Amino acid sequence: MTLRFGVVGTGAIGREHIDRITNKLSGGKIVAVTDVNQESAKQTVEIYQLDAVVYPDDKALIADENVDVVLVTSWGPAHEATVVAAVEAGKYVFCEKPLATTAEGCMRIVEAEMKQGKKLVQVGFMRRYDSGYVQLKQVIDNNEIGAPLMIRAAHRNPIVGENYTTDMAVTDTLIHEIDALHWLVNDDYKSVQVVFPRKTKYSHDKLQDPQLFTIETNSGIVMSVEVFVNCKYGYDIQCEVIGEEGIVKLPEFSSVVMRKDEKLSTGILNDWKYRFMDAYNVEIQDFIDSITKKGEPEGPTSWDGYIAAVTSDACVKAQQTGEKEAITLQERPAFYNEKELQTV
Ligand code: NAD
Ligand code: NAI
Ligand code: ISE
Repeated sequence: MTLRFGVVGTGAIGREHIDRITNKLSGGKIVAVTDVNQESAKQTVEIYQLDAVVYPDDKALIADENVDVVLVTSWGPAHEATVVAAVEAGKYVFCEKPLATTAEGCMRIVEAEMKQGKKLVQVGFMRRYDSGYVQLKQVIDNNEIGAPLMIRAAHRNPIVGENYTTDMAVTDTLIHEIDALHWLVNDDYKSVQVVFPRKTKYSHDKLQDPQLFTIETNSGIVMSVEVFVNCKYGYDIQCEVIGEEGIVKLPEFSSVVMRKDEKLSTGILNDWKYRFMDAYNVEIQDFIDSITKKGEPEGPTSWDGYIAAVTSDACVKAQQTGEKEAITLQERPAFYNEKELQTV
């Protein structure tokens, strides 16, 4: 069986996912695309030589009976409307983060999905499929470092554009740690506080950069997470978990070690595309395989999207108030309790 994908949003990551589904993975095929920039949608069909219909908008694409799965890779603010419409039409959805830009928006998706009576949606939190994070989780779950006490993490991008603002350090960037860190330690968040250190000269008026988030969980684990999106030197993701019996750290991205000119050096990547390439491949292959073999996706759910949105709202509030802000989730519906997320 081949799953037929319709893609909404043919920008950077939309094209990356189209390329992997068409040329690298098995069991999926792109049959339809759309983008508010219709030229971009048409170009994408040409570049990847797709046998796909170009639709004027997401509604027309969702209505195509040849589309089994809607792949949502448009801008974050457009996600909710597309996901709700696709779920109401009974289609499977793979939605890039954020699921929706507000907790209320995520809840509307959760309600639409529960009404359909089966899981249809997976959110693009690919770190759960990254082999480094999977190894960290195994160590923690096997109790090899005892109870986790603290986490030190950093999310660094080399540079961002003028349209990237202070709140996006949370909604666009920290959102990956928000999803991955509570999943790593099997805990829920309780509060967050933000500190703005001295601002880098490489930032602009509307962006405070870097930022330091202190997030506490219900069991008292304290996580210190740096977001620094004009760090200049590369794309760098760090995570160290300090436990009662030992410490475990995310491996560095593998790169050759060079001895030259009296220096010992290894490369650092400069783009998320390369750092998480394997994770994206595993993530989408798992999405295809779960639906094909078990009838529903088994990755991060709409409820995970909701948890991330509630936490993200509290982080943005903490940016504005400078105070410790509470993170309060609604009770998890039994619908989302059935199975543990399967990873690699
Ligand atoms: P992008 O700006 O390159 O592409 C977005 C595309 O969506 C554009 O072509 C735009 O014209 C189109 N679009 C916007 N609104 C639309 C709508 N209503 N209908 C149809 N098309 C629409 O952005 P990007 O970097 O590809 O990011 C897209 C999404 O992917 C974002 O949600 C982003 O957070 C996410 N993303 C995730 C990762 C990750 O690591 N998981 C990495 C990059 C981007
Ligand atoms: P992008 O700006 O390159 O592409 C977005 C595309 O969506 C554009 O072509 C735009 O025209 C189109 N678009 C926007 N609204 C639309 C709508 N309503 N209908 C149809 N098309 C629409 O952005 P990028 O970097 O590809 O990001 C897209 C999404 O992917 C974002 O949600 C982003 O957060 C997420 N993302 C996730 C990453 C990850 O690591 N998981 C990495 C990069 C992006
Ligand atoms: C981008 O949208 C991503 O999701 C990347 O993983 C992240 O590193 C980057 O900061 C975001 O802009």
